Amino acid sequence: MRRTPRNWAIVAAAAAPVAVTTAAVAAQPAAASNGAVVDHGTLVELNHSGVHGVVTLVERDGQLRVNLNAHGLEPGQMHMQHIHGFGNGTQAHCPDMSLAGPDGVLSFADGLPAYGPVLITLGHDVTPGSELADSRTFTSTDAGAAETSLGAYDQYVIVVHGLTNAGTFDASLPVACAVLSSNGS
Ligand SMILES: [Cu+2]
Repeated sequence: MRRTPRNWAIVAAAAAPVAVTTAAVAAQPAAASNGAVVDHGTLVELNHSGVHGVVTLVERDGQLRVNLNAHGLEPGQMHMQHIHGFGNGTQAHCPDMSLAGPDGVLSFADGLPAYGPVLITLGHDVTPGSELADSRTFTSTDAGAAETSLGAYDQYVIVVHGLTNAGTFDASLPVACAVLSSNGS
């Protein structure tokens, strides 16, 4: 893509650790060039974290732009954000806290039956404060497939991680999850 939208400078600045690969854009269906598909979701807390926020996904021409805003995060800690799902037609869900089991703490593994594995890493950010505001663009999955291979994004969820439990910070603990719904084009 030759176009450089002016507000992408902030993306470049923030996205240093994210490998942006040049996917094969040649296989675009012509119809995709007309409109973007927009999905959005509300980040709802997990593990009683108090974290909430919103996400917006815009997919167009083999590029996925993800805007993520979260509040209530533990300051000065690592907060990973991912698109989770199954990629096989199984609908991903945000986990119910009943999956946490007897210890009452929903671990990364506890949530897997609901949200599935990581498909795209959106960021690994240490937030100076309690807020996170990302706007990043992806052309491929973590596995190196074109992002278009994931199909409709409303079958996936977005999970934010990182919480102190029993006095120890655990970067993997889920703190918020968003179900995605499509606005169409
Ligand atoms: Cu995740």
